[in-house]
Amino acid sequence: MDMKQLAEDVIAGNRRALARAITLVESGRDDHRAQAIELMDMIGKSGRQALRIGLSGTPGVGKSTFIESFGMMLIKEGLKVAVLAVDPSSSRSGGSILGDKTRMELLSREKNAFIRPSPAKSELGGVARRTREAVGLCEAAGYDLILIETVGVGQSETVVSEMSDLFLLLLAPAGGDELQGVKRGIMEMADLILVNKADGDLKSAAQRTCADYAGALRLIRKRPQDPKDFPKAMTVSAIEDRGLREAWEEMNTLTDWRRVHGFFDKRRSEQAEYWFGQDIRHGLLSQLEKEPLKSMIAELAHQVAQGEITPGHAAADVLKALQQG
Ligand SMILES: Nc1nc2c(ncn2[C@@H]2O[C@H](COP(=O)(O)OP(=O)(O)O)[C@@H](O)[C@H]2O)c(=O)[nH]1
Ligand SMILES: [Mg+2]
Repeated sequence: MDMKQLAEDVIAGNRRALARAITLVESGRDDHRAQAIELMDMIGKSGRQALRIGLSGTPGVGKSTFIESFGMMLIKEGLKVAVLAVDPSSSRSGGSILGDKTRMELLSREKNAFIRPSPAKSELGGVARRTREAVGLCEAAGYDLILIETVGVGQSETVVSEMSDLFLLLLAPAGGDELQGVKRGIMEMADLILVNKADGDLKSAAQRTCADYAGALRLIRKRPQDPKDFPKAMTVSAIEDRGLREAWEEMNTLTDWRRVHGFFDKRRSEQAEYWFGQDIRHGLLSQLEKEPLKSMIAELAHQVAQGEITPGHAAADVLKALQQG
């Protein structure tokens, strides 16, 4: 494959080239990885910048419905929208979170929308790296907005927030004291909390939930990257298309403020450093799963279990072999 040609086609906005490029960065093969690195070098020169929005929420809160309505609204404004996902569970559950394209029926038919399910069969670190590169590819391909969806499982919110400019937390109306259900760490990541399903019978519950979260947000330590009144909680109805425009306005207000005050670029620099560190760790760990270290480790593990060698000594031997390459 000619990487220069592929990069040019991606930057020209060719969807099939974009899909092929994403497949390449998702590949676990060593020769593909070398090509992907070459491709990403060229892609970075497009100079384009999209707004990257992370979206998290537990299954059933309405993420897919929200993406459909919100995405369609943006498309009608003339924007190009890409939707990606980080779903480390997709290999286990068999279906990706974006498998339900039926909930994004309109969006998936739009020529200015690009929807890509989560890469399958990998641990979170691997999925994350590939999605981060897919974000870069979509950006170079001229998408104005990239939505990165994730379900609330363990570390995946952190990973998505490390590749996003804005992080949205989608919640459902709660009865009573469900507030504790959202981990503090995740609340602290959110730039905007959207309480969905503020319609019909659920409307007043949604408003109460929203007020509760607004109160909780005020108790969270002030972050330097926020202007006054942020982070915010708002109600929306993805089904009835309510509050989406207001939410979009808030996102723009926040983004503009961060750009003017240097926080937007600062965050992207920090994220680049973060992924540099992650890729080194990931690369080192994957060495341990390859020969000759893999067999060496299996053999030493056996000896450790038998009490023939101490764990510390065995580990030192492995690290020495790693260094000697
Ligand atoms: N009443 C109401 N129901 C909604 C809304 N958004 C989503 N739903 C419903 O919630 C369920 C889960 O929605 P879905 O988008 O698949 O959630 P996801 O699992 O987070 O992607 C579906 O039955 C939707 O029709 C909304 O704004 N109002
Ligand atoms: Mg969904």
